[in-house]
Amino acid sequence: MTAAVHFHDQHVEGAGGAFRDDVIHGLAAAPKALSPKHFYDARGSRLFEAICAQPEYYLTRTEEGILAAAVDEIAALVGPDTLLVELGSGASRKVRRLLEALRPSHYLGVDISRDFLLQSTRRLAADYPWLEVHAAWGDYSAGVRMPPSLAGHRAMAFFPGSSIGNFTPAEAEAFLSRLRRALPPGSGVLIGVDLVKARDRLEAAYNDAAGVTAAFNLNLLERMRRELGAEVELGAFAHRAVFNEAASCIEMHLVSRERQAITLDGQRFAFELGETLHTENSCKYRLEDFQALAARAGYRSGAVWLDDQALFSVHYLVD
Ligand code: AVJ
Repeated sequence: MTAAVHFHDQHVEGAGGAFRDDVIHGLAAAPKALSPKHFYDARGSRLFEAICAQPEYYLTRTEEGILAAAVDEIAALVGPDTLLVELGSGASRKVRRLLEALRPSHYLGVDISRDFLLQSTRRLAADYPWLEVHAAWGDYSAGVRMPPSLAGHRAMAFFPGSSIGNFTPAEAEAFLSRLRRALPPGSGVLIGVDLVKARDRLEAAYNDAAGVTAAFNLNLLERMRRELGAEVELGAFAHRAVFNEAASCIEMHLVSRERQAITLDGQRFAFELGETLHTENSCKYRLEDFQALAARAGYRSGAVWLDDQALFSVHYLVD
């Protein structure tokens, strides 16, 4: 069946969002770095789903537990007939229970992975005939843009998974403050935030024994080869994930195991032995530090829920 999804193309080609431009800039930079948004091609999105099922990766299942327990409370706080905006909707698995409890009138999924977005929003439209389903293909990190046909709807933004952790705290504050201005007054945000905890526990989550996170990280090099025709020796790089305590972030890197180079478009990008390409920050917060950050962005804390081990937090922020 063809379920009707209203599609909004917000993808910007050649405006810094393009993979090729970002790779060339990132490899030329010192230190070398690349935005984690480039993890999510079709294969990367599948690998991320597999990460979520790893025993060491507590984030997803802990957040799901928190949401399941809090969903009626959330529905009471938010009220019916809103526009639910999901940022980085991916497989749109977490949002289902929320949709059923909240009964919003409209849903907007925003994701950078076009095929994933279309597939999952079509499924939502088929499963929830009472819901008007919209899909915006684009990079929300560049700022959330409301499709004109949805402007004015009181909204609740759903930003799960601690994806906010990909921003530095300063960027996260700027992002939330822009989000607040992009949504109509009185809109809220339901956001998952991973909490600071023992180094062992944090590092294990990003170094799963099955090697799925390593494959996810190394997939960036495969994308460079497949999509950009880069010459790159996959076996010559290793996955590394360490907790930078001063920055309160898990840092992921691709570490060069030898002196070598990546060649792209006739340019040679040299790596020393041990030199890294920094591929991700995943910042971890203390509860009160995140609430203070949200307050600086103009949000007050409407409610916060934790699991019983205080591994993860879900915040309802109100304008
Ligand atoms: C989707 C950004 C929340 O930082 O934990 C998982 C991505 N990277 N394992 C995270 C990720 C490595 C994830 N976020």
